[in-house]
Amino acid sequence: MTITSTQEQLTGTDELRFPAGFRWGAATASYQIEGAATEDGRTPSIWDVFSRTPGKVFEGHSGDVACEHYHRYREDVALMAQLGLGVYRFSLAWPRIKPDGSGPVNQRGLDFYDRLVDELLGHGIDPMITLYHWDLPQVLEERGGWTNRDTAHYLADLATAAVARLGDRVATWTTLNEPWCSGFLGYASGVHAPGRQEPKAAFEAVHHLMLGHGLAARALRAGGAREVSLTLNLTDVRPANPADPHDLAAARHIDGLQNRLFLDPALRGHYPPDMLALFERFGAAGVIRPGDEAVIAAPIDLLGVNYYQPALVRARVGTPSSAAHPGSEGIEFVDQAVPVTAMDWPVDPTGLSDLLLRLAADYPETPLMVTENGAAYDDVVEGDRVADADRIGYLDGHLRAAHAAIAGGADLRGYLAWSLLDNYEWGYGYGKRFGLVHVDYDTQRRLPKDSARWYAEVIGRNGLA
Ligand code: IFM
Repeated sequence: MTITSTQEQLTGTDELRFPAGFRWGAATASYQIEGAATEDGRTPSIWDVFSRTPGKVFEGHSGDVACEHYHRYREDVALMAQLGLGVYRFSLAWPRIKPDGSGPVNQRGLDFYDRLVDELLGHGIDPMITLYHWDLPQVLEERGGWTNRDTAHYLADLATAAVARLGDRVATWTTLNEPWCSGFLGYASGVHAPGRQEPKAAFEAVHHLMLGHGLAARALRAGGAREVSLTLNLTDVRPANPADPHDLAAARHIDGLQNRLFLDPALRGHYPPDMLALFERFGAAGVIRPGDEAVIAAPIDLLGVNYYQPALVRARVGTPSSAAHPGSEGIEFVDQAVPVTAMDWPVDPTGLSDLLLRLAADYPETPLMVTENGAAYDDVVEGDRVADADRIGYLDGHLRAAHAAIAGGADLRGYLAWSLLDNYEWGYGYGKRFGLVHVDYDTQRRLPKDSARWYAEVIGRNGLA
């Protein structure tokens, strides 16, 4: 492997090779691509209900049809094979498998994933299953959703059922995708389902999600899962002025809410004291029962890192709390002087290298995988081509950052692009396109973008030209 300076790596001036055995792939999630919302016994999820609630999502878009992946999965797996993917990360729709949330297993729901797994394996692609990527059965929300401790146990029951049916062929399992989003976007800012705006409920939800992670990790292990993981959306949080102690404290606080609140219980066995103080402040401390933290710290084999952008913050007296970061009064999120994607998210690959190196330093025992990274741009279809040079630039820069982190000592085992296909981008509906493959939602035609061809070359040479 050629090791060059970080500067060279991030500016794309040198050929880079990743370590032998590096795992390349792409990711999706059930509600975002499957469609078939009422087929084979599936019941509504919180996203079916939220997307139908006036004013909650872009133009009332829903996942009813999405990319019709439920029926087109063979075509989609063939596309994955063309790209040379070694890993395909997807999630299970809980309301397909347990239509009443907690009761009997609907074998027809599991049949779909059984077929998908066989199709993947038939093409030499390793399936990587996430149990929960946000589509909680609505019946469970009606019993309190993630504010109800029982939901954590029901997630473990889902794990048991899924690993019993698929564990003979699926080695790698992930309990949760981005509990920060489920907890804080779902229950504090309310921009995600179920759309509640109650900080106390958000902290309760966060704890029960993490408890669910620990219980599900145990259940997966008991069912024979070979590799168990947790995926977090982590952010490199930077102080606007690193010499200002107030800005440093502001960055530390947001880092706590965004990163340490999840990393520390999962990997160190305890919530950080500054975050426990927030549970107290919002009246949610009672949800943490003796023994819970030990459950949450169930050993994992891999930490999934979803990275999109860094955050820049400063202390500013009088700034109201960000709705998604309860307790962040006096902290301002500052615009960054870098290009942005169609989501208005700043593009700064150094955030990824810094984050991976920090994880390697703070949690050195845990191997890492980038389980999501990618960008939405306003793609234009011209004939049979989508010339998405901006997305290629984004991916290239972030892969160089990932390589720099490996060269700096991070135990990074793989990289999964978000996303295989354009899909339902939650509150933004179909208005934002993250795919390597363009989807025409009128005809369901799949059209690999230039970035797909570029990524296939990267995978083929295990590195960057
Ligand atoms: O589309 C989402 C995905 O579901 C979770 N991580 C971030 C992606 C882009 O917003």
